[in-house]
Amino acid sequence: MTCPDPADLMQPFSVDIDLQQGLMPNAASHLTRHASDMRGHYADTDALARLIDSGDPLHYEVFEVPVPAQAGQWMYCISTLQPGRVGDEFFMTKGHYHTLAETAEIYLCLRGEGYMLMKTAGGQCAWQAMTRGKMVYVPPYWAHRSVNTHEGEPLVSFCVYPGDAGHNYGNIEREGFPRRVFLRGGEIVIE
Ligand code: PAN
Ligand code: ZN
Repeated sequence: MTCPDPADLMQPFSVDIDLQQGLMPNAASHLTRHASDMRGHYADTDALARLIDSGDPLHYEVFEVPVPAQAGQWMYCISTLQPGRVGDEFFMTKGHYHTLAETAEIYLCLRGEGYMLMKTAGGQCAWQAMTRGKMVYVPPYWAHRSVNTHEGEPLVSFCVYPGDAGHNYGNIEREGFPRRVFLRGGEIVIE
């Protein structure tokens, strides 16, 4: 192994994570998605329009300290998804494949309750429950979207994935997911 010139080496660093609140106080990047960013993703478009008109509430946030988008690096973030519903459908993230579809991801749930919905371009669909302490492994080639099914708490996850993975949202905007998560008659149903 040859070590690069010291001047070319990235230096070790650390960040603080508020595990309970689901935020990184000193994050270099803080992405927010509101109801109006979610057009086209929910089954009930009228309910989404009403939600946008009634104040366009926050859906989710992603806090990260970006690392170089290169193979060999680990990109990581805190993803915090608010509770709520659009009509009967629970709040969820947009969902994506990775641009390098062969890259996996780990989600460690820190707080809340929900599901990770996953699908492949070949038509497979799967989901895993998310609760505090559950680690969900999203294998290569699986698109992934998280869903918050708790009535009052955010769904907070620590996510880590290869630095060069990238995000491909366009395919999900066209394909959608074959399953959705609803509250029906007081029960959580995936249909
Ligand atoms: C996560 C997601 C985060 C937000 O960090 O990016 O939960 O979801 P969307 O990206 O689908 O809006 C991840 O899976 N990164 O690869
Ligand atoms: Zn991902």
